[in-house]
Amino acid sequence: MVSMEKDRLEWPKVRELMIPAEKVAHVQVGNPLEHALLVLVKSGYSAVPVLDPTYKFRGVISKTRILEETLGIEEFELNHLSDTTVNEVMDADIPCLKLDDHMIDALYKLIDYPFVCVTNEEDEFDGIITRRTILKQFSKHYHEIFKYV
Ligand code: 4BW
Repeated sequence: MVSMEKDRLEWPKVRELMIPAEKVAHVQVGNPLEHALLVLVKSGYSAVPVLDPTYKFRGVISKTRILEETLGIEEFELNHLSDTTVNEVMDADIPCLKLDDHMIDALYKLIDYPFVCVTNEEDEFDGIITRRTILKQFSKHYHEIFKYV
């Protein structure tokens, strides 16, 4: 919720806006690519977070990365789906957010990514913030601000 006190805007924190971990589709680092592809196709998402067995965030796996991996020089090499694991293919160099970061921190990171993962001090996965959530918030705030002008 935005509040206007004179010229000061208070932005909501990441903890108020994130989709909590229990509602986020994810895969494990050691899963074969065929399992990750199944999760991606069944969930309908183009990319999901990758966690380790202790629930720490490790990266993001996407349909595009899996397709790139299976595309050989002349044909698809579908054996890669069973003999390659998610950690060999995932993008590991991904920025994260903390629960007490502000919405504006999320906005900057979501310029380059459709979603950003939220982790605690031990890198454990708390949830995600999506572009959709941030755009909805800005739309709401825009209309609230212009009520006063
Ligand atoms: O299943 C869906 N339900 C709804 N309500 N919207 C969906 C669904 N699948 C896609 N969408 C829409 C959203 O607006 O298409 C956008 C792009 O989806 P994506 O990227 O390419 O699969 C969605 O935009 P978004 O909500 O801002 O989400 C951005 C990205 O965050 C998604 C997906 O990679 C990830 N994501 C979102 N919710 C997730 C999730 N990953 C795992 N679990 C979730 N619950």
